Amino acid sequence: MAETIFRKAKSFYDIYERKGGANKEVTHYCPGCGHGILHKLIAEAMDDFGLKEHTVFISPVGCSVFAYYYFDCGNIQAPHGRAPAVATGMKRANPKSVVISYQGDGDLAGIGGNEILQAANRGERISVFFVNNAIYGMTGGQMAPTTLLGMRTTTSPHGRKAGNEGYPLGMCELLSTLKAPAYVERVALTDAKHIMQARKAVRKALKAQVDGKGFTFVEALAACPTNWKVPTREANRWIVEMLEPVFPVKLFKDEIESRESEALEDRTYGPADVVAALDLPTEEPDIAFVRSPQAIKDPQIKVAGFGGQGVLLLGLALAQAGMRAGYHATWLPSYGPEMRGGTANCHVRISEHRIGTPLVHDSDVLIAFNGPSIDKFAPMVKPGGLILYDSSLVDRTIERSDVKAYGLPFTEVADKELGNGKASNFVAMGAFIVASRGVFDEGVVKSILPLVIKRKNMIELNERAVAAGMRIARDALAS
Ligand SMILES: Cc1ncc(C[n+]2csc(CCOP(=O)(O)OP(=O)(O)O)c2C)c(N)n1
Ligand code: SF4
Ligand SMILES: [Mg+2]
Repeated sequence: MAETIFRKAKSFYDIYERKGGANKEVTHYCPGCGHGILHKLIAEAMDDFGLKEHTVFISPVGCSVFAYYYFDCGNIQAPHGRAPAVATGMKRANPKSVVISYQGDGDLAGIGGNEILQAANRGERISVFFVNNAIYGMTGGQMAPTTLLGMRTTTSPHGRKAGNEGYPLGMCELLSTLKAPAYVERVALTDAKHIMQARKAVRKALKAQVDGKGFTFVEALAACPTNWKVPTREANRWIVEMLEPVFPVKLFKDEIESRESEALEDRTYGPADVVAALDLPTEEPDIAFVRSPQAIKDPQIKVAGFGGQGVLLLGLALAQAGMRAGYHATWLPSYGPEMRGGTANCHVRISEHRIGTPLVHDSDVLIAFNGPSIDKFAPMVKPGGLILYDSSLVDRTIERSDVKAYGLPFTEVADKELGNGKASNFVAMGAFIVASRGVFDEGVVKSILPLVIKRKNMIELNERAVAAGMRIARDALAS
């Protein structure tokens, strides 16, 4: 009996190990889905041009979110239409790499509409493959910017109406009006003839990138029989009869030949380059720090107060000191509109063990600089935990008897003793050293101050603040 042998591109993994479910040799796409066809065309082009080893494939949100299950190359997943921004960073950092931004219509034209517009307008030297199936496939068929007029989706149950939801958005039409893009083409993943055209377009886009010719964009009209609720065998006809009249298959712009080839520099980076780029000290000071057996174990810390009180900086300093003392450490700032005047907080974890998440929910330690922070976070301190709060500003009493709470005048000490109220955060740092029974010591904190204090003339002030904080904490703990 004759045997049919399908060749799988080498740029695909042989077995899709990362994919869930039993069958690791097939993709998760529905029968008849356009994503699989476009994946194949891209993988084959990567094989034929020898690109696998230096391609970075950026997948979106949408059904193709899991493209990294399949492509055996560098993979990054950048949700919510941000793939062109991530691609920009990747390509600029390593111009010689081939960077692919692969996106659906919800992701590219809807959620991240501005990202693609700006990347195209900058002429980033990336290749964007845009799968237009006129619907949000992954989430069960909501209306996309490319949904056709009259088309029923879960969010346009009576059919899209121009007066209500606007007109189907032509991304090729839009992007080809820009000066920067070198190549913009729309293809259709329907019959053999059109798939061969799509194959050509994919190759052209990738080749142009390899040759340093600028931004390339290929839109592929693709079937989503599942959410169109069209039988698979009719889906291609649906593309031809319904999609193509609105989204004509054609070459919108091709300036590849006339563009100058830009030399693509080959760059690689090691840890030393990162240190140099961040302007960090190359050698760590020799710290004679010995961990205290009495110290709070693996503290999860929340620092909270008004924006502008140095709350986030204190959190960063705690994490840096933790690292310098040889622990694992994380710092998660909570930015918001509150940065100036409202409340700000950050999560810090310091641990002898690797840290699974930087989030702190119930904390071992709360360092609070205002009343609202006490109201919000004191109830979340674990029984047996520690609360240090600025008694100069907090007019609350801590009602809990199952935690140790110390009200210390951080701001008053900074203001009156050091002549600068802004140093209250490092007064609190001193108090933490003492009240945590030596998670790290003063020497460790001194050594990280140059890393976290930008103005060098403020370092000495903050050293004195740490010493003052230690003093007032010792007095409070002794009484
Ligand atoms: C901010 C945000 N909004 C919505 C979602 C839900 N979501 C997941 S995929 C997706 C869009 C998928 O549509 P499309 O980009 O067209 O991809 P397809 O599945 O059709 O290939 C959305 C809205 C989300 N994850 N995050
Ligand atoms: S839901 Fe649609 S886009 Fe998603 S895998 Fe199925 S056919 Fe493809
Ligand atoms: Mg879609």
